[in-house]
Amino acid sequence: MERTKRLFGAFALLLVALVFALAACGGDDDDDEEGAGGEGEGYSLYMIPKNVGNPVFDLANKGMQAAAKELGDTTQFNGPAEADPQQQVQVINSAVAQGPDALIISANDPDAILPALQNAREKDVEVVTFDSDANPEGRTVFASTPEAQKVGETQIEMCGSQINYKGDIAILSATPTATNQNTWIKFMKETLEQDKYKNMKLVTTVYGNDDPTKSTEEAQGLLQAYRNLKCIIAPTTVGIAATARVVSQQNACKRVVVTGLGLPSEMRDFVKSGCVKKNALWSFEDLGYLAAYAAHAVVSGEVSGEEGESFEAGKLGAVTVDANGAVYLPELLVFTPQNIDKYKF
Ligand code: RAM
Repeated sequence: MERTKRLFGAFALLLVALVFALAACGGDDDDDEEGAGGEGEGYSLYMIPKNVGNPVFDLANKGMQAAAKELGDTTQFNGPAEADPQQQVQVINSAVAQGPDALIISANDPDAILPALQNAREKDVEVVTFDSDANPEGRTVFASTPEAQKVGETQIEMCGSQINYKGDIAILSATPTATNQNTWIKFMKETLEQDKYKNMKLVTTVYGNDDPTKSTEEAQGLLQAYRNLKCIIAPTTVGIAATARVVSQQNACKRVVVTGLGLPSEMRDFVKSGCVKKNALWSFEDLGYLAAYAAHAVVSGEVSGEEGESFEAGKLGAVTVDANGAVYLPELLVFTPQNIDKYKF
């Protein structure tokens, strides 16, 4: 009897051990599926756009969410009402107070937000920028739009090729402190110095602040102030949509070329009516996706922003950090009446 009892006890112990071992295996599987640290809970990613209400950032949010789903991470999205550096600092500070693992931010001013980003990093919140970079001291990796030089050159060429490379041109930008627009404008100015473009004259640069009303007023102002204007380049989706509307309302499409960076969904009607013949952009969904993968790699410690480091960015494949701590979206898309229907974003 005693022997039977002992045997039964040993068997029961074995059974309990087996159940625990199986449960532990199950746990590992979950971790693998989610692919994230933090005991399978994933990382918390917090995206801060330049401002809310701009559809390109909603697309970036969608891309971040898709990446987060693959990685087992969680996401939040919140930004200032206006593309304003001080408002953005407030959003950064309240995001940091919630203690996310990483911020993913498009900067309204590279320097004005630097102290807030440094404070975030001191509190163990990693910082990755996307779209519009901050001062590199404030972030680990920058998930960039296609190479800035190419974005600048392409816009000058889209304008020049429609005006026989001759005449007055103007730029209608976003905010005066936007890192991305200012970098593209720098490359546009350098491109204009090439012999091919020597008969094109940049008469002014104005700022619509990525606000539809202000952009509309600035576009109207340009048409009024510069009677010989041949082309307006708007390196902002908000600016180009407002400019195209103003130029077509004033029946000036034949006289003034509108080009720059535009969302197909907002530009389709102007492109199809022939008012805007060429404009360019990239997938903002892919940009948000890339930025989320970059943030995940930084939080996990896989990437520290050093040149030559690589990480897998899901469907985008392996990407490598360059000397500026940046990774790039490769594809700059140029939309024309012939191809615009292919693009659904
Ligand atoms: C606007 C914003 C954004 C820029 C695009 C092209 O939506 O300024 O930062 O990347 O235009």
